[in-house]
Amino acid sequence: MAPTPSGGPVPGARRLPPGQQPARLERFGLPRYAPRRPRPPERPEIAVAGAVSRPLALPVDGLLGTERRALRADLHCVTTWSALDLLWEGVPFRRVHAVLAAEAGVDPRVRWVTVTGLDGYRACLYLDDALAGDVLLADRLVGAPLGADHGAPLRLVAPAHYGYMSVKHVRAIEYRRTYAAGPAGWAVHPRGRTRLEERSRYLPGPFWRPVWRSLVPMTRRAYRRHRP
Ligand SMILES: Nc1nc2c(c(=O)[nH]1)N[C@H]1C(S)=C(S)[C@@H](COP(=O)(O)O)O[C@H]1N2
Ligand SMILES: [Mo]
Repeated sequence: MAPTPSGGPVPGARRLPPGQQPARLERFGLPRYAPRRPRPPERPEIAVAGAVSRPLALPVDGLLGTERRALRADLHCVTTWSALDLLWEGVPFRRVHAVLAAEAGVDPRVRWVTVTGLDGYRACLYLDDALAGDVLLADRLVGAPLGADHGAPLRLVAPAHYGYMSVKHVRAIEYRRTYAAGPAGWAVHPRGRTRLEERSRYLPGPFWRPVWRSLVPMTRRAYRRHRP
């Protein structure tokens, strides 16, 4: 960590989780999703299924009016870059879950929730993690509606977890009793908590830093090639 003139740590770097470096926010993800830039449907809905007694489709419009909150948070990609101080606005996931628990009849034995995007990407979150107060379904970023780059019409924001949990373009929620790995497979960690450096299910977090970091330039090129 570079020292400041006063000898202290660089502001902002101080609170980064282990192994992370500050970077600018850019559209990012698994390289295979770079060409898929989903266009939000006119009337977006979230399909709710899995271990529920009444599967249903939730219109996104109706969802976003109530109990909105703003959240200042960093986005930590497992490849070691972190975009700092993003201002998200949306609805806490736990509010939405409370509605669904009643309307869809979520099985009390549910422990995991898989969130899927319009591009087919998905992540499986530990339900207790998803119900933390700082997990949002966000429709605005830095004072503007979420654009196609960062997850329109709606994305999950789970600040205590690696970016791979913050699914963009949310189109479905599936409640589950067991973990089901997403497209990143067993390369990611079922919890993915940045504080504990849970980068992968296998081997300690620090082992993965140089591995993932070496893939950043190639991945950035793939995503930049598909800018509109
Ligand atoms: N739908 C969808 N969500 C996704 C991804 C993706 O490829 N598709 N990539 C994830 C990863 S690995 C990261 S680091 C963040 C990047 O968010 P950004 O594109 O807003 O920078 O989105 C996450 N959510
Ligand atoms: Mo990531």
